[in-house]
Order: sequence, then C-alpha cells, then structure tokens
Amino acid sequence: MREHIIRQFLDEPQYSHPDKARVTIIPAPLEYTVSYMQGTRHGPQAILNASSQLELYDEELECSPLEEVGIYTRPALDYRGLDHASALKLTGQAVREVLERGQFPLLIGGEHSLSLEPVAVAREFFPDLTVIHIDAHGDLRAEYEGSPLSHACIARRVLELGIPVLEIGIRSISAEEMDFLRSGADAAIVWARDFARGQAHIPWERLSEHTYVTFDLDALDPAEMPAVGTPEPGGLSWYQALELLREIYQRTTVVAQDVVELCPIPGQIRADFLAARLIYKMIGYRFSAQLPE
Ligand SMILES: [Mn+2]
Repeated sequence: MREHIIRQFLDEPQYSHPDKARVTIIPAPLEYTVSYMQGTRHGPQAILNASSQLELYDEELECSPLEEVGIYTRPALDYRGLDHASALKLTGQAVREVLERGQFPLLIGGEHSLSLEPVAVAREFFPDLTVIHIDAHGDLRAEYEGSPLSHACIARRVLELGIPVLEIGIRSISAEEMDFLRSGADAAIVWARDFARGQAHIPWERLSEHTYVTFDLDALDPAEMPAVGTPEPGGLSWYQALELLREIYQRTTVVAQDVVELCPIPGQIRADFLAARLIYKMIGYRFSAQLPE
C-alpha cells in the first residue's frame, strides 16, 4: 500500500466542493459474500489512489469533465460492526442523501451486493427506473451459498422490487437462472459472445427514461481487467465498453450508478488505473452536453 492516501477522486480538491460538485462519489468498501478471490473491500481506495494519476483533460470529449462538473468524494462508508443487511441500508442511506441534494451518486465498490438499496432508493426518486446491469454474470440466483443478499443474486433481488433489468456482457449463468429467465422474468440479456461477433443488439426499447447503471468490472475482458473476484474469460474490450456506455448516456438519463468488484492485485496498478479511468469517462459521458461524433 502506498503511504499517501488519496481522499478525493482525481486529487484536485479545488474542484471537489461538497455543495458545488454535481457528482458525489461514495466509496463503499463492502465485502460480505465474496466467493472466490477476496479483497474487494480494498477496491475503493485503490481507485482513488490511481485516480490521482489520471489526465484531467478528456481527449475524446475535448474538455476537462472535472473542471466543468465538479466531483466530490465522501469519506468511505464505515461498515465496521454491521451485519450485511445493515451495511446495505447504510449504503442506500448515503445514496438518498446525495439524491436529496440534487447531486449524482456514484458508488465505488466493494462487492456487487451493495447495489440493492441504492437501486431501491433511486426508484423512490424516479418511479420509472430501469436497471442496466453490465456484468459477466447473470446474478439471478434465488440465493447463493446460503445468502439471498449474495453478490450472485443482485439482479434477482432488483427484479423482485418490480424493476426491469437489462443485462449486458453476460457469459456465465446457471441452468437455474436460465429457467428463471424463461419463466417470464422482466429481464433481457445481451451476451458477451455477441459483442465478440460484432452482433450485439441492445434492446433500447426496454429502457425507461431514468436508469441506474451497475457496472461490475468483471464485464470487461480479464486480459484488460484482471483484478476482479471472478475473472471470466472473454468480455468487453475497453473500447467496446466505452462505445456501449456512450450510447447508454445518450439514450437514457442515468440518475445513479455504481462500479463494483475491483479486487486490487498488489503491484498491478493497471487494473486500478483502468477502473479509475472508466469512472472518469462515465462522468464525462454523463455530463457532456453534447457528445462529439
Ligand atoms: Mn460479476
């Protein structure tokens, strides 16, 4: 671990005023039900540390999103002494506070189960909400390893709230989940293999105006993003992911989002850096008045 701990995303405090910033980053070092590689609780700090090395100017958008938007990073959520359900409540409460202030909440995780309460809270503010679940995994299990709150169940729990889900990048799913899908679940899947063939068709008509984006970093090809708990082969390339995200922000109003499951590998900073850059690209796309062609 580096000695210098970065507390503000991008480490430019003059653009990180808690009231003036339009984006509030919520570090959520949640880790309760990780099944394979451990360490996702270290993800948020690794992202913040890597972010201090990013170029502020975005060569594609031809601006500095930080200077135009302002990005404030809250202190990390403190889950010590909390059980899993209480930790999820705390996470949702943080999102509520940000939405009440009229700001854009962006959670950085942390394991994927953290999305549940933020999605529920966002739906209170935007009743037509749909969820865009970008992930290698379906996460549609009824329960996993004894827990209905597991990271492997997050999309199932969201559907149970009556919120439609569009899953993108999927390449690992169980027979039980496929049966559930075929039983009439309000979910659609865009498979990773279709991106590889250049045949990915996103059913945009399924999305409402207001959306919540949950981005599990294992959606990306582990050749580019190795630092995830479950590195499934294949997945989206960096540029495929950017193209997808651009279109999401163009076509829908993303009202809240999370980027989860970074599981830092000591000494391997490229993954941390990629996660930080991806988050900055998302903010740029979200708040660019007009995306260049
Ligand atoms: Mn996943």
